Amino acid sequence: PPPHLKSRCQPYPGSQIKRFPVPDDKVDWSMVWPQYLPVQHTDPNVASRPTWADPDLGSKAFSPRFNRVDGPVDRTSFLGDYELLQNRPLNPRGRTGLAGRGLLGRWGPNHAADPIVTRWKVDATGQKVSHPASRRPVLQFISIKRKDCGEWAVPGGMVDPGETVTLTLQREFSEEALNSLALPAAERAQTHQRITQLFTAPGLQVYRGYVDDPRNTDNAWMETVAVNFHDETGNSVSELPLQAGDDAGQVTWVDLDSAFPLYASHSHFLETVAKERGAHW
Ligand code: RP5
Ligand code: MG
Ligand code: MG
Repeated sequence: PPPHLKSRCQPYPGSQIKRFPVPDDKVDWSMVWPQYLPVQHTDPNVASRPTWADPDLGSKAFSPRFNRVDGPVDRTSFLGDYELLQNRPLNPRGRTGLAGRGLLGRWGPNHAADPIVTRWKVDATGQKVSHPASRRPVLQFISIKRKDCGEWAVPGGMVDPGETVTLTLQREFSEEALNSLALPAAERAQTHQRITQLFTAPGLQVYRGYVDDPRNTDNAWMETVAVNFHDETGNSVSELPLQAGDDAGQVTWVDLDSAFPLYASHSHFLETVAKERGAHW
């Protein structure tokens, strides 16, 4: 894979902090680089010990089992065993210019799930719309605009301790694209029913692995499972009452197209969806 790019972005998100600049040829840990002096940074919010974050390494009563399923927390990586340097997990994709956890809660892998809900784009008469350049039918997916950075993204989120990925996919979609957390109980139950139907279909796993996320550090990084739930007729997904919630500021259907910029490595997931379904990209 190409060296991670967004994981070296300047400044570090949510701060004015400049990462130690890492050129492409120095990303790999195997390149000896004695001058490398990454900036140490753990966001104050993470350091304040919210329930979703690990304690600091070296804290009493915190002895994480790296490369293992550690109680309810999965500390294994999809990339295989990661190394530890002075007790700290090392980002398997290389240097990022920043040490510590930054905005991420877990030391090592931070597991997420990304639900990609799609339908075909149709015109007023219900005919599939083909792209003039590729002549392929256009797919659309439900996209959210992230509040943290303003970028469009898949409505994904972190796997809670002990939670199955299947449940995370459904829960994050409901929270971010349907604002389930703010719905009155009756509506929430109705939405839940609709959504369960959509998410009980097996779905097509389009990615599983490292995410080139701007929050990544030398010692903490994002990994995800991205799954496509496609509605061939579009009838049931088109009726979903889209409403942005939680860490989403907006929600809307977006055409799959390589030119549309997306958060982290989300474009890569959508490219696979488009290719697998013979759609325009
Ligand atoms: C990305 O961050 C993942 O692909 C997923 O979409 C997202 C999870 O983080 P939050 O949305 O919870 O911030 O790396
Ligand atoms: Mg979320
Ligand atoms: Mg999210």
